[in-house]
Amino acid sequence: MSRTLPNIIITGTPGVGKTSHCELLAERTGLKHLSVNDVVKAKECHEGYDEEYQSWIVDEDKLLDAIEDEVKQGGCIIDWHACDLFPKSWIDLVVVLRVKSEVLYDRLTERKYPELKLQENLDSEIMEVLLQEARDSYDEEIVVELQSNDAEQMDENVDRIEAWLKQWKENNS
Ligand code: DAT
Repeated sequence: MSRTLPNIIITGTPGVGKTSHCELLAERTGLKHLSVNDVVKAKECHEGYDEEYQSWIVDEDKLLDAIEDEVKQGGCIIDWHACDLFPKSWIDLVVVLRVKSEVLYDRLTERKYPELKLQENLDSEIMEVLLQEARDSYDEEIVVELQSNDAEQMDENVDRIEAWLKQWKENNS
């Protein structure tokens, strides 16, 4: 089965700018912003709430079942801080957003993250955990690393993804 529109994952450590990028990209392209966080909450794809981390414990099988029909139709921008759970066949582009530690520290402090969660996310960004996960899970030619330290970079990133989309449409028409 071939899609008439591609599916894009925007991933990265919490606070890196996934939601901001997805919203801007959805606005400019008409693709659908699929916030996994919202799906997990709305469709209860979780096994409860972890108080210490202040986050849902995601049931990945349930989540995949919940989004499968929609994603298979194409045209989704998937917004999630993990990417290894989605079947390779669903995905056309994986964007890994990156940010400098000091910028991430400020963003997560602003969000009032508990100390443990703050530290783990800073470590995860420094250790390039999401970038590695993306490279391990998808073909290298579909994985792109982009910087998200300021608004100008976000704008450039969205321009680049829009240009990629245009090319994808030409190649797949
Ligand atoms: P995520 O969805 O990855 O958790 P977000 O989009 O909610 O991140 O962004 C977290 C905060 O940082 C939010 O206040 C917007 C800001 N932000 C993110 N990326 C940015 C960028 N490239 N330039 C300026 N602000 C940014």
